Amino acid sequence: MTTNRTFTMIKPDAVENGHIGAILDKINAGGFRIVAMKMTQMTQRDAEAFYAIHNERPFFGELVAFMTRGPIIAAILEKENAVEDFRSLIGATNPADAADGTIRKLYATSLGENAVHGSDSDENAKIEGDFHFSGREQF
Ligand code: FUP
Repeated sequence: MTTNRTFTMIKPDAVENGHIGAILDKINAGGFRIVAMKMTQMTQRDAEAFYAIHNERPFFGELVAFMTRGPIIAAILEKENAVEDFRSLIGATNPADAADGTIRKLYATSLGENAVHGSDSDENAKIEGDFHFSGREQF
């Protein structure tokens, strides 16, 4: 398993608000190589499975409704120290707490609609990348 990859989604709010290009520019400027990328829309079953770790949380229903309401961009990114560096690039989960210049500070709407996902560990980066790009051996 490679340890220099992470997985991201540009979430429905950022797609709706026209921020795909600006966010990809930030990803490129941050030194990440895009290894795989697609536009897709998650089904309810997809979102419930992807966020299963949160299924007991009070915001779970809203999270699933949000993540399924429109298209997303899913991508696998490569860079040294990818997971940690990408978390720095996107900023805190709540955009109100995110550092200036981070993707969430610039483009997120709210805590619940926070523009981008970034994996929180190498293990989850692999699981999440496989979730969206399963069977794509070249990646
Ligand atoms: P992150 O790792 O920064 O994406 O954040 P989490 O895994 O803690 O949360 C996943 C998603 O759940 C967030 F992107 C937004 C949503 N969420 C809420 O809507 N409310 C909360 O209190 C926490 C998370």
